[in-house]
Amino acid sequence: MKEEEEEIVLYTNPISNVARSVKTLLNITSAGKFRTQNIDLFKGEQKQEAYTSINPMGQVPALMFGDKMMNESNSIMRFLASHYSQLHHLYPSDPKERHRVDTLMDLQGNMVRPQFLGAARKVVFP
Ligand SMILES: N[C@@H](CCC(=O)N[C@@H](CS)C(=O)NCC(=O)O)C(=O)O
Repeated sequence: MKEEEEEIVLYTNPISNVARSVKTLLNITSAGKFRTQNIDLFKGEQKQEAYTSINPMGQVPALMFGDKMMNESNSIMRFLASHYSQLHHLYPSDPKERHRVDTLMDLQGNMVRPQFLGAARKVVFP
């Protein structure tokens, strides 16, 4: 199947910053060629079988790219940046440059986001 013919579905929720990051890259590369499916996190849809059969992690985002299901926002974004030539500059092939991007992504996922979420949860669910 040709790249342009792959069906692309982003499972998402507007409240999710990591899902919005993936959507931003899709908007650059595939505007109008992907669809989104909202998963209602407040109703717990992410833990229901209809969704965990798609993404066993029970979280958003998930990306169905043709017949391939992908989860973990940073992995999805690395895939998109590797797949689409117009995004190659975001994920350089030079190992040293790539290491810098990976470091920033790891810091975001492992340090910045957990601390932010801890504070945000106290505001959203006091
Ligand atoms: N490491 C994951 C984190 C995904 C994540 O935490 N998603 C949140 C929304 S921002 C979620 O689905 N939470 C619902 C839950 O865990 O039940 C990623 O980067 O994709």
